[in-house]
Amino acid sequence: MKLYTNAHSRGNTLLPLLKELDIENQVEIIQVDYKDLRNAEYLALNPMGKVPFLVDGDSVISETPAIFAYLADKFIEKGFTPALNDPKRGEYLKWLFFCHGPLTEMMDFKSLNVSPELAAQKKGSLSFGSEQLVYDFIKAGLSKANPYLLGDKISVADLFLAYWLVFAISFKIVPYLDEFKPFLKLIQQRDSVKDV
Ligand SMILES: N[C@@H](CCC(=O)N[C@@H](CS)C(=O)NCC(=O)O)C(=O)O
Repeated sequence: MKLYTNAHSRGNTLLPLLKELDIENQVEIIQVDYKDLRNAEYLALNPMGKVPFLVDGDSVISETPAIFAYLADKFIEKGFTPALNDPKRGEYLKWLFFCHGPLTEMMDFKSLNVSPELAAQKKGSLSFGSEQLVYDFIKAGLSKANPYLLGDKISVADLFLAYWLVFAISFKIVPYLDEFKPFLKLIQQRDSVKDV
């Protein structure tokens, strides 16, 4: 497999995942300059002109949490995804899609510095509703985490939520709320993130 990424991109969230799955030696990392992303060679692989994306044989998988889910499924024996018939599967998917949908859309929206009045006016048509609703959703999920989102078994939904929040907090897009701390510390203590 080949992972196309950039050292300053969200592709960095995939590096600890490779360690968690113990597949670093199965994935060649290809660093791509942002200025080259619109070259025909890369556009043929990912017409979005963005990184990260993973190439596995004839398949090209873009969209960061899709790569998390794909690798967790491909290496299901590593135990980072609930099986298809596991009743936790629905909540697992909910968290991955929440991260890629409302949470990421809220982050993008915030970086545009839209006025709070306009944001409030458009709340009903924004998929994330409001910044507060996104935080309330995360806080409610984390208040039930035991210690992971799905209970006592970790999944890539925990990893992606934690890595993505840390990424957003480091760029001051999301505040480091007290309610996030125990969960983020739990994930940050893992060996996979210590030297990334
Ligand atoms: N929806 C994509 C977004 C990917 C994305 O925005 N990548 C940025 C880096 S974090 C990028 O490639 N930027 C370079 C550019 O657009 O020129 C995902 O979740 O993976």
